[in-house]
Amino acid sequence: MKKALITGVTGQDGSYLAELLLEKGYEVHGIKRRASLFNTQRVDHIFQDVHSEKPRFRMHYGDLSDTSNLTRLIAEVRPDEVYNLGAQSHVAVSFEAPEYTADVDAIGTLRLLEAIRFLGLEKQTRFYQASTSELYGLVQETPQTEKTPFHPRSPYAVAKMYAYWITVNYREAYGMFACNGILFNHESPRRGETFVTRKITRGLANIAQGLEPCLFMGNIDALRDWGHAKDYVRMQWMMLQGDTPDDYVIATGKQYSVREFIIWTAEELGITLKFTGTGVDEIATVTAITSNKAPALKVGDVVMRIDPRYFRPAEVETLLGDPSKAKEKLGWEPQITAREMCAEMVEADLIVARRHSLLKEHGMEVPVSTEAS
Ligand code: NDP
Ligand code: GDR
Repeated sequence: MKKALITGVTGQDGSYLAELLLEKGYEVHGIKRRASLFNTQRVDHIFQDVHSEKPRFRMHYGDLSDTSNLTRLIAEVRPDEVYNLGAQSHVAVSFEAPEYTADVDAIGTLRLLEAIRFLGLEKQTRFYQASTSELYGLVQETPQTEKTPFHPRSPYAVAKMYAYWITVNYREAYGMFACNGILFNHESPRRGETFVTRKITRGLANIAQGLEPCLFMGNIDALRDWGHAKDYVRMQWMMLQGDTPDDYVIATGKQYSVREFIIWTAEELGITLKFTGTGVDEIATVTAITSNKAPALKVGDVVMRIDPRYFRPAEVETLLGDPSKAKEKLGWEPQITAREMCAEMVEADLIVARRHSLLKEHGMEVPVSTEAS
């Protein structure tokens, strides 16, 4: 039975990857951080009681900032594959916590690679690094391929650039089977609530049910190549099954604006929107309602405004990936379109919003946080 160790197992990708590896018969070990409240909601459904006989899914406390902890865990588990998905993964937050982001996202990757080498597992343990399209930042060519030069635009992207190159370096220096997946944005109903797609689907579902007054957004002209996390974790696994280690762009090859994603979400809720004004004065107003999914709204309501608080000190305006290499060499192709993914996310967020709306109707407190980034 193959053994995998996943950092970031409690995150969006970690949870889907754990499911996939368990389906494939792996023994899966995940690293979770100690938190004052439960933070394992995304993997609770696959958690097996540690007291049951030989559980195939195990979680260990750990942190990418803790060298001795990581080294001990790798020594104990002796994994065939390590997936380094753990990170302070929010670009805007990285401007507020640049040093922490560098420690976890850059040096954390080095700590893992060094632990594997120090334990003499460098010819045995395969390594996947969660690299990112944010490396392209101020883009030098479109679409972006594995050969497009990098120009990172945030402390997050700069930290991930170190992680990218240290992964390449351990491959070249020590012959490790180490791969970078240069993943473009990927989303799902499990996406963190402060990333733009989930902020929109959750926010508009709440507004439709009368739980929030309005969505406050940053740069809605930003263009992204959005895929579904389920498709992308499949490729993370495929990269480590190849004959030779390599780096791959994982993307859909299609690009949309944040504004288009807002329009799609509204359409899924049976709402037609009209955008008026420019810059920080742009607003989105309801012009028609064609379903019963938005009982709290009426024509003329303003559901989106711009708040400069969500602008970033340096923005990545446009990203569009070319996944040809992944298709040609590994036979990978995305199966879920961005629009289908949006529909799935809206449906999931609407179920929760309706539940909260019912609670509110019966005079109960509704746990809706509108804090976002
Ligand atoms: P999430 O933010 O959903 O998950 C991040 C995970 O990292 C969580 O499990 C989090 O734990 C964990 N983590 C955070 N800090 C630490 C730390 N100090 N030590 C150990 N673990 C830590 O991210 P995604 O699942 O979306 O992304 C997975 C990886 O892929 C990340 O590295 C991200 O940067 C990268 N990436 C993501 C893309 C995307 O579009 N989703 C695109 C390209 C790259 P906790 O639950 O406790 O917060
Ligand atoms: P990104 O994702 O920065 O690309 O990083 P995010 O969803 O946060 O932003 C995408 C684009 O939308 C614009 N935007 C807003 N973003 C947020 N979060 N909140 C807003 O209110 C808002 N308004 C507009 C942003 O400015 C940006 O242009 C994600 C993360 O998953 C990284 O870990 C990963 O490496 C990259 O994707 C690829």
